[in-house]
Amino acid sequence: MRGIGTDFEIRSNATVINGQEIPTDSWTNVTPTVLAKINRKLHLQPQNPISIIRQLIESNFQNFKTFNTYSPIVTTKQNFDDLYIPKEHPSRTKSDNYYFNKDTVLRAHTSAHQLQGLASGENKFLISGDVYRRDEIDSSHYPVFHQIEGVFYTDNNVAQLNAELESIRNEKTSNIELVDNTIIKPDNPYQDCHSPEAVDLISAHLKHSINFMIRNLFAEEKDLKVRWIDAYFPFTSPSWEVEIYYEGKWLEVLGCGVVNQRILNQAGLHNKIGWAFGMGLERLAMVLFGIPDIRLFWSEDKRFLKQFTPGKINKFVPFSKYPPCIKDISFWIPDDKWHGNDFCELVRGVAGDIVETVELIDDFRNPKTGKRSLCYRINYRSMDRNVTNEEINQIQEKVRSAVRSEMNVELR
Ligand code: FA5
Ligand code: MG
Repeated sequence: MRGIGTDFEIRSNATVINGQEIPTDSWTNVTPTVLAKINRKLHLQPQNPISIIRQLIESNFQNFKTFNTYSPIVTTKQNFDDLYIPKEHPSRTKSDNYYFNKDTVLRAHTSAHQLQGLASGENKFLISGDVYRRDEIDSSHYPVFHQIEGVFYTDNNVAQLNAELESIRNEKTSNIELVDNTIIKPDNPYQDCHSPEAVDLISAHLKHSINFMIRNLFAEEKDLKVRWIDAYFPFTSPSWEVEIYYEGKWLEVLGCGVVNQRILNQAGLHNKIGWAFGMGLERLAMVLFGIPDIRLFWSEDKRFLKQFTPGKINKFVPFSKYPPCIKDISFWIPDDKWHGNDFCELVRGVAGDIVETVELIDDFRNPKTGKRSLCYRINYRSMDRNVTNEEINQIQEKVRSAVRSEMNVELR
């Protein structure tokens, strides 16, 4: 099968992708939908808002080396083990990831390349790329999105840390209303190997760097509210998330923290201390460009791409929205092991980008038989043309038979 620019084939014993042959096993769950996206590289298409945002972010980090072309096909060691994500952690499951086989996965975050970046010898760098997660389907979730990772380290001594902080002191962070009530405490702790003084300094450097970038990205926004909250990641401690107040809601834009010292040590950097962050590009781009639906980034419609100019943030002018076509599907599930993500994935696999949302609208248990019935509402809408009811009926029929045969449900 050929996707746009991606050559791939899913055979019974191997997945062949861009000439690379990866053996399959009981973990294999990559789908044609995501494999077809691998060569799109939206973060490198100059006209695409994802790439425009990436470059604007990069311009806020002076002298950071950029790595934007690492392959999204990584080992589970890179994606999980090297980052101390525990063996039984839910983020490793098949229902959250796209596995080629038990050792090979589509990266779920750009953190998978932290060690590669460290091995380059650079002490400040940014890594961007497409990342893959099985997830729900709606206007802000898509199985492929983009992240940018930032990593910085320096000598672990107070004089050096003070000098680093001094060197960025002139960067202004005014014009944002900053809420940060976080204090480092036992449930989001210093690492035992670190002195609190050094961690306080590297944390100040991290927070300043990120607040400065956000301030510049949102330079046009008059009343920008930014909030820092405590978080947890196995690969940083202490850890935080940053949220932006947008249209009445706090929107999470990044996770960050002081790098787990064992990661720096793995790279031979025992006497260094560092920070790292990972930020989603789609959410930021949706806010800054006023893009209402995450699928639009993938559109090859000229009416989309021609609106954007490298280096510039401007509001997207929607072209007419085509009418939706709504179909419900109800079925009895075989037992209580049900993963909504797998269902969404299957729908997306059969129907493609024409699926706008998949929503669980009824969950009911028959009191006599104990059997559980679910009803999902699928909203079909094309981004660039009218769809006919007949066409959608045919797709819905394919969805029904795929759900019956692959998820072992009894259709109602
Ligand atoms: C991570 O992926 C960590 N690797 C981030 C990190 C890096 C922490 C380095 C510490 C040090 P998380 O899963 O929260 O964390 O994702 C980070 C960001 O990616 C989120 O804040 C959000 O902006 C974006 N993101 C996550 N899931 C989605 C999604 N389904 N759709 C769009 N954006 C997403
Ligand atoms: Mg998060």
